[in-house]
Amino acid sequence: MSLLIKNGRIVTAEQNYVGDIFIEKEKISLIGMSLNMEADSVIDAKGKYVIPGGIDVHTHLDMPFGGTTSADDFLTGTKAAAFGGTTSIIDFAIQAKGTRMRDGLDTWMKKADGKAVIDYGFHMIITDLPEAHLEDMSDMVREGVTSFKLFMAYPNVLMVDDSTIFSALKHTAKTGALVCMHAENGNVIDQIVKQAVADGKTAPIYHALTRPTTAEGEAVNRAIALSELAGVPIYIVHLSCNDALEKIDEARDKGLPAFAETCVQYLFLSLDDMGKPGFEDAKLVFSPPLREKWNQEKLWAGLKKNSLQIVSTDHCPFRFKDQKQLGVESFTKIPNGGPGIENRMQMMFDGGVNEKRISLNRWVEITSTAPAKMFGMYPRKGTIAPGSDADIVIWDPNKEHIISAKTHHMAVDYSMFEGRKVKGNVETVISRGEIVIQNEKFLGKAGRGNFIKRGTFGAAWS
Ligand code: DUC
Ligand code: ZN
Ligand code: ZN
Repeated sequence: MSLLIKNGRIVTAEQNYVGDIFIEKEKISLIGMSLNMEADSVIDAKGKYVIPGGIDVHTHLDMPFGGTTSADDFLTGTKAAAFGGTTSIIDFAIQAKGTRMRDGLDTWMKKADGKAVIDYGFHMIITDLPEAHLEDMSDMVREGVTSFKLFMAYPNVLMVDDSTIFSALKHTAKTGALVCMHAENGNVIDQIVKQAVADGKTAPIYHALTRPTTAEGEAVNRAIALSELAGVPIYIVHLSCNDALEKIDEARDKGLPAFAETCVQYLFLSLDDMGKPGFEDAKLVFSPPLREKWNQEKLWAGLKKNSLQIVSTDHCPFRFKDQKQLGVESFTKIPNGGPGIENRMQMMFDGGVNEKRISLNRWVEITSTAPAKMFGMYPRKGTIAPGSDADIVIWDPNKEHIISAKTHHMAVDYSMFEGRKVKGNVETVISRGEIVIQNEKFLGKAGRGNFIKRGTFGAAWS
């Protein structure tokens, strides 16, 4: 099958020009002016942006967590991603305590197999790392799982101690893998939570109020120090506040390879969106939590000057009606997470490009190119170039859309951005040369997505 996209404005992280793209056998084979190749299908993209498909490097599909399982599986989650202009994700496989990483990878491979409609990779969450199993990390890298997430939060569930973190970091020096850190001081937060519960403060808002920004800043600082001691890079996931951002800036000013992502929710929502009556606030319970609103402009500034390199979603959806309700008696039982995989590109375009907070090129960079580079997929993905996978989104900058749970495709009964009007939306989505979304219809097939065997971190860029 061949496909010719004509007259579109091709936008990459560096360029912006009108041209034609010829696609054959899942790849971009030629880019030029007025191409007149014979093609099985032709799309006229005049007046539209033609961008590399979005890459969301932080999703939790079909994940057992907080006494339940995240509501989107690899079919509904990747379909929703495609509707939003995302053509690759990196999800998190979990190595359960006392088991081997390969067991975790096999489990997550089975979850995705036959379901994913776009390409997917995995990070491996490490929950314990006995000396005898250290080589599991090399095994994962050989499989194309070239990044590992460790938790400094969630004691007795996912949290690991500094010694484990240091061992994992040192091991990445051998393989070129990247450690991704959930940086919040879990032990301190645990004490604050216990005190709040003892004082009868059990409403959802106390989830946010018991996880102070200082606890995130401290953990980011410690993660950077441990990576400096190990002599390797570090990537902080879902950075939410200025206290944490300052630690990244400090490290980068010293020349350390410290990287970080923030998530859509921290850029657009704040504590001001909480404090609703009843149990409503449970919809916005995730970790790290929402912060005071003034942090948002700091995060936007961080994105602009590349202190933050990537925007992901931490998509971890739980239905309000029967999953978030697990915490109706106490915020400590609310499954942590929110839905966002479908809205990332729209929110970042409307709130970023239209609001003149970031340029068009930077929008592509933080949602696609930098994720591909950071996580060993570039230039196969994350750009529009001859030889790259034909993961392409035709984006209509003038198309208006109202975000709502009534129309979204995520398997969850609420939206974090309910009622928000955005300008700029997907017109056509192409995944490895195949049109998967057109005219708001899904044209792909369950199971067509491929596992992405990733290379290692490209330390040459920063
Ligand atoms: N934070 C969440 O809110 N959910 C899933 C895991 C995480 O780190
Ligand atoms: Zn996390
Ligand atoms: Zn997460």
